[in-house]
Amino acid sequence: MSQVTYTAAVDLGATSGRVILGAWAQNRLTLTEAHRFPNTYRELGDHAYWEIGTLWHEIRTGLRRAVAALPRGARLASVGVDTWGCDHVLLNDAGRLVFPVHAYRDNRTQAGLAALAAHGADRLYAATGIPNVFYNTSLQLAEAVARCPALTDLATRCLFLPDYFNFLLSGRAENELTVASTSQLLDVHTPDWSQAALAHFRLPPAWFTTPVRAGKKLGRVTGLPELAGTQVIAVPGHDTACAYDAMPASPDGGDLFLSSGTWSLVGFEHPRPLLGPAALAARVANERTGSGGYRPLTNVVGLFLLEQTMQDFRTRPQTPRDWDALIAAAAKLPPPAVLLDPADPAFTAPKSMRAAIDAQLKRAKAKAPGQLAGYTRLICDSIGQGHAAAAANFEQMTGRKFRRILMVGGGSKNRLLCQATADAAGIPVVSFNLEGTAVGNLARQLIALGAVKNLATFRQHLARGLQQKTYQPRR
Ligand code: LFR
Repeated sequence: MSQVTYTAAVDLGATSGRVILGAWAQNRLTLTEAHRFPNTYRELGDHAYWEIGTLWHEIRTGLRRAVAALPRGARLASVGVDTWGCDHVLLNDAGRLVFPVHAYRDNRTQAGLAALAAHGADRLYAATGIPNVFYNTSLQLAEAVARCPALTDLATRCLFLPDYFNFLLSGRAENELTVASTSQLLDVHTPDWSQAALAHFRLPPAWFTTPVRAGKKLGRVTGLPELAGTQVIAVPGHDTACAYDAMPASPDGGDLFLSSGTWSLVGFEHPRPLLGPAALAARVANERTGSGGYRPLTNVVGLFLLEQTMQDFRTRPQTPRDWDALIAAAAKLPPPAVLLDPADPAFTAPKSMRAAIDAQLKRAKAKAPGQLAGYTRLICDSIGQGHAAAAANFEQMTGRKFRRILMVGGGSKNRLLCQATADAAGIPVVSFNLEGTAVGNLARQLIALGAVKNLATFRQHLARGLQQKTYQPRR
C-alpha cells in the first residue's frame, strides 16, 4: 500500500472557520471538511471584539473530528493555522490575555488613520511597504497604548491570531513572517521588525520576536490527548499568503492572482517590493510569501458588499441552487449605468450597506436598484472593475503584461463576478474549484514534513488534478 500523509489545516476567515483534513498520497491531495463554523465579531458599546474563546473551542472540536475521520491506525502528522491578517493578542509572561481581542473593523483607528494620512504615511510606506489602511495592526496597537498606557507594563508579548493559536496548541510563542507582514511594523527590506515603525507608533520592541518562516516545527500538540504526537507547524499564518501559495501558477510569471472572499486580494509574486509614490497611491501592500519573498497586492473591497447587502434584505441563498437563481437573475439585468467606487470608506463597516450604496449612487445621480438581484449585478460589476483597475496599475508599475487572472476563494464560484472581471480586465479569468487558503496551509506542512520537495513541485501536482473554468473577456 502506498503511504498517505495526513495533515490538518485550521483556516479561519472573518465570516467562517473550518478545519480541513488533508490526505496526501501519490502526489494527490484529498480534502475532507472535518468542521465548519460561522464566525463574526460582536459589538460591546462602541467597540468590536472577536469571540476568541469560541474560536478556540471550535478549533479543538474540528481537530478532534479530523482525528476521528482518519482511517483506522492512521495518525495525524501535523496541524497548521492560518487566519485573516492584522488582528492580534497582547499577553503577559504567563501567557494570559491582558487586553480584549479587538476586531479590525472596530473604528478605533479612524483618528490615527487621519493623523498618519496628514503626516508620515509616505515615510512609513518607505519603511514597511504597507499603505495607511484602517485595519493595520500598527494603528490598532498605537490606539490601545495611547488610550490604555498601563498596557506597556501589563503586556510582554504581541502575537498575531495564528501565532496565538499555535501557542495554545504547542506552548511555543513565535511571530510568523507572513502575518507579521500585514502589520505595517515589519521592515520592508529585511525579514525583521522595523525599528522606525515601532518607534513611530510608540510600541515596545520587546513585544515582538524575529519572525519565523513557514515550515518551522513548533513542537507537539499539548492538552488534546486525541492529538498526542501531532506536530504543530508554522504555516503562512496569513490566509492570503496561503491562498497565493496554493495558486496553480505557471512558472513564467504571466499570472495575476486573485483571492476572492470578504476581500478581493489582487496581486502577484515579485522579487522586489513595489515602493514609491505610484505604489503608495495605488495602495499596494508589499506582503510576504510563505517562502519569504514579496507578493505586492491591492486590497479591493470584496464580497463583503454583497454579504452585508443581503443582511439588509434579510435573505441569503442557502443552497447552490438558490445561489444559481440569484446570479442568473442578476446576469439577465442590463449592465448598470454607473458603477460603485469600492474604495469609498463608507463601505468599511456601515450600519446598513444598502443605505451606504444608495447614498453613493445618489451622489452620482444614479438610481438605486429595487431588488437584491439588481444590487448583486451592481456589486459584481463594480468589484470586477476594481480588479481590472488593480491589474492595470500593476502592469504600469512593473512593465509586466499579465496573460491570465487566476481566481480562488468563495468568489471564484460566482460566474457573474468572474465574467465581470474578465470583461473589465480584457484577459481570461481562470477560476479554480479550490479551497485556496486551506490548501496552501496543507502544502506548507507537507513540504516541512518532507512529503513534497518544494512549492513549485506542489503547484505542478495540484494543477494536474484541479477542476477549472475559463471566462473569456467579451468585448
Ligand atoms: C483576507 C485578509 C486580507 C487582509 C484582511 C484584514 O482574509 O487577510 O488579506 O487585508 O483580511 O486582515
